[in-house]
Amino acid sequence: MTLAERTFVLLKPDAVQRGLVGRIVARFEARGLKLLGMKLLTVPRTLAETYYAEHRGKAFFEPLMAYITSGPVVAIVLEGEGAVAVVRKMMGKTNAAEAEPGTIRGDFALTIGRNVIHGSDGLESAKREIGLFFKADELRAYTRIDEAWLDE
Ligand code: DAT
Ligand code: MG
Repeated sequence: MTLAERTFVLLKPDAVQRGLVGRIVARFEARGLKLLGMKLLTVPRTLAETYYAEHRGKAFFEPLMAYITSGPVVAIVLEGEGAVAVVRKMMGKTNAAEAEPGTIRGDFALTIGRNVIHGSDGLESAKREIGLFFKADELRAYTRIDEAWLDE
């Protein structure tokens, strides 16, 4: 039986502007990760600061704030076995210049400052980030018809 894990993904403003949303979401769906929540929003500065609190004071913090609040983003909650680590692997390295081909950053991005996607780096941050972007009643629990074929 599957031990389902939840993770948070943010498709950043460059993903929306460059028309990459569908192709990225398709990869998660095809992998077998279940969409529990998804919405388009523009991140207010206050939320951006809370979300990236761990980076406050760093040299790239202000450029990061400007980037993430610059236009609409797509916030997503995914569920599946090992979802946190699976999504991190699918994303590739933070610096897209070093990300392996076949990963999302390795296929769709070139730099660390416009790296298209965020994914939670652990179960605790997933919980925190889901709570920042979604109310409980905005997430849907349901059975996907292919679930029996994704687990043994
Ligand atoms: P990740 O997004 O892979 O979890 P992170 O949490 O360390 O990486 O950093 C969050 C974002 O901040 C990252 O996606 C891009 C930006 N960033 C991180 N380190 C940076 C750096 N050294 N220079 C510029 N931007 C950076
Ligand atoms: Mg991170």
